[in-house]
Amino acid sequence: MTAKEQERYYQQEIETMSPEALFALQSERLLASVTNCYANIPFYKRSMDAMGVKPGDIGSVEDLGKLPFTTKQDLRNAYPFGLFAIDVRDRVQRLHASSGTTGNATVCGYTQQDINNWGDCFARTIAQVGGGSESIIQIAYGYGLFTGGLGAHEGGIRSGATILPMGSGNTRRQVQMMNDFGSDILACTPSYALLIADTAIEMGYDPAKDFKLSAAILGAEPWSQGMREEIEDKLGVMAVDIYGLSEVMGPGVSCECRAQNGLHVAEDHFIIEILDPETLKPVPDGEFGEVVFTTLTKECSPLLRYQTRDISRILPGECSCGRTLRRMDRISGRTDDMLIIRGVNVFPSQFQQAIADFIEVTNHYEIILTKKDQLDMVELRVETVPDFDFDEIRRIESLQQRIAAELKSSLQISVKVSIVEPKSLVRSTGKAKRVIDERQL
Ligand code: DLL
Repeated sequence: MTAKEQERYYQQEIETMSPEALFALQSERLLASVTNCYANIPFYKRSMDAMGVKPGDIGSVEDLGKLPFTTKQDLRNAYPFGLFAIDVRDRVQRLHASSGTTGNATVCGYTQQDINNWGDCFARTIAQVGGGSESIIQIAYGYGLFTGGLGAHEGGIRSGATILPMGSGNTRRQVQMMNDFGSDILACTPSYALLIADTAIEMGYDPAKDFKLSAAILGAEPWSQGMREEIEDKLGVMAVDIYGLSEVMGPGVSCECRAQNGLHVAEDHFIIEILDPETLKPVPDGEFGEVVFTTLTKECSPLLRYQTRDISRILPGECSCGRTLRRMDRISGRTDDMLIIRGVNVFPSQFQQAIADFIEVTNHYEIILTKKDQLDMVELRVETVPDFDFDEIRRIESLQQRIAAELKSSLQISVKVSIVEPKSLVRSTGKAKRVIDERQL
């Protein structure tokens, strides 16, 4: 049997569609979605009128550039239901909201059809890791307004899997049930997967040997190849990356397959554009830029050219899995979580990459930014591996110096490195908070 034949699909006819058929499908759906926006959302009627464009001007995907952009601020300004195409008391089945650290939350509504499509997107991911109706999926994403828990839940329903709806937290109980119930697939954030793994080890298990778990579907925050290897090793699973955002749908906008080389975008539901963040013009495949999505099938909360602020690129070429849906690279940062340290633009993920090769330390780290005499000061606190010898001061100092030198050469900034004991940094059951920026205080 070839690799392609072994591959499990949830909707094979879509996932392996020819580029021509996909273009036709996207074009037809784009026109319908733009018509919905124009007819039912005054914000879009206004912005399209201001640009002199009518739904009838959208003949195909190639006309995408004629359409207006949408930003998170537009969603905030429309709080709570101003960008809904359907009255909230009509066919809207559910509301989700993404909290911002500043300003109003962004609220999105879902009809039953929207929820079914979402479940289908997530169910593809379950199939991609070899799961299906015979699997038990343990969902340890938070349930609630956050889309992680219920998005994975819908995927579980559509794929016919047995759902273990744990939610996040209660880690020892997670481990217990994972063991007792024989969960096959774990869905949670990568940082929480590591905490679950470490807790299991602490409880005396060897998860890689003792548990039935074979795959982990992890996302909602940036993570590195090093972190993937650690999770795969400790849990004995294949760990795939899943991407999404509440405004666009939730988890499942794109997801890795078994090739673990880029995330296939659900292009039958979303058009992806990679744009230069300055000029907002498309960049060629393979080049990094801001990810922008247009929804094609959403009934309640359709979006035209939504600027995600996430940075990624389209990976050129075909995937060995046989899927034709294009792949985006893992998220390499955000246009707005970019840190400016002494004038240097830095993404937190660059710290992660810089420490990846040091076998003495783990992926648990924090970046603390402060000011001294008007100058930005950076401290990186990073936990060691469990058997690191803290009694040997010289070893600690040398490690600190070597990591600082690596950071200096790769990031061009001076960083104070503090090596801390295992488990001394706060653990997260959701998205890990890596940056503590005290400069404004
Ligand atoms: O995090 C949806 C989600 C839930 C995705 C579970 C995957 C799994 P929000 O809370 O709206 O939605 O946050 C969206 O999180 O713009 C990215 O910056 C980041 N993000 C999401 N997935 C990934 C990922 C959910 N796989 C924001 N890698 C997005 C890196 C991610 N960043």
